[in-house]
Amino acid sequence: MELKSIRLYHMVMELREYFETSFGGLKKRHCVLVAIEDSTGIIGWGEAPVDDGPWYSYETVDTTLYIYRKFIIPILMKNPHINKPEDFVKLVSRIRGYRMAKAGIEYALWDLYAKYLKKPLYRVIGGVRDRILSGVSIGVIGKMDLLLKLIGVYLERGYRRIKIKIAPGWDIEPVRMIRKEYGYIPLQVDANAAYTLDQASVFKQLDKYDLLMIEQPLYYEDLYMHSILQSMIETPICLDESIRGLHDVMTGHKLGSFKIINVKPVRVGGLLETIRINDYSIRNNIPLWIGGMLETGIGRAFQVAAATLPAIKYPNDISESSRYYKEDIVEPPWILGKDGTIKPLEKPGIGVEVLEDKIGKYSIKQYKYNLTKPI
Ligand code: OSB
Ligand code: MG
Repeated sequence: MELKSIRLYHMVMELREYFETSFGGLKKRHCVLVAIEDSTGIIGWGEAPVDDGPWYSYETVDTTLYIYRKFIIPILMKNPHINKPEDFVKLVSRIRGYRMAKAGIEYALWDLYAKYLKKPLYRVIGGVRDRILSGVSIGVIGKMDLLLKLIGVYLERGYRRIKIKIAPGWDIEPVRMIRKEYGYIPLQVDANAAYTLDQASVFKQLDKYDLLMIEQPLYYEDLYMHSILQSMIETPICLDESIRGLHDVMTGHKLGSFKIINVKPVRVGGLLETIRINDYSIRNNIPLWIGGMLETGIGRAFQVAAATLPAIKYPNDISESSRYYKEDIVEPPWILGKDGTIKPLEKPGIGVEVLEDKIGKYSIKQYKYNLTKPI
């Protein structure tokens, strides 16, 4: 593939409802979209789902645009001939961190590569299923009646698992009430690092409620304290923030820091690292699922593809487009089937068409760089 140009869009998408977590609330979803065009006119799309502030991750829209402009785009200008996404991963391996930024461009190259091969993305990465299980993640709502009502709506809609965000003061009681109202539905909680080991009694109490897992209870860079907590409770710990890539998977596995991993392909640097984690997890019997960052329909396509990998054993944080946005920027939008699943598309690449007018509507800044000098 001979890369010709790259376009970047700073998007501000309007969420349907306010999404509150232990690290803050979101009303609008920022992200950076990437469009790479090759010399034959094929366009590959990618998304770095970075926020406008360093809340979930230290990466933001501005750090992403900076890393692109200052380091990654100059590397692509020197190396516009890319055979496969792995070439790009090698080229940027000298850059430490900034995994979401790298993933945004790696994604676009995967889309381009799959379109070039005329194959659907999930087939190109080694996916093994034609439907993926969809779960829903509910923010810290704070009002019990509203939470219970919402869960009823999502169960009715067909979602295969409910995840609620927890924070100190909103943890045991909502779980108790959900069990009382809905019985033993597939249920899990996500603390987004809001607790310390001194608060282990909260998790011991949660042990009674037969949760599928407890996601990221402790500090966002920790593996050691989680291994201690895991030895104190029965419920599997699932790590999200703490796992930056395969290296952390291996360390955490040796330490016993988790039993399950939430893999967000963007958090680990892209689909290639996701495939490596998949392969290690298959060999070591670690169950995975794919997490989300309220992606647009573009990022969602990559989550869906990743969720077809063989090590995925739990429902994913991949809901349908309309659960997040008033309108999505792709056609068709991602839709939940009656059985609570989403189908990867069979068209080449990400399989969805990107609606340029919607990109125009929701982008507040646009940049274009030529990668090959005009003759
Ligand atoms: O911790 O999984 C998380 C959203 C933004 C940032 C972090 C998280 C989340 C979610 C939503 O839980 C998952 C989704 O996209 O549906
Ligand atoms: Mg999480």
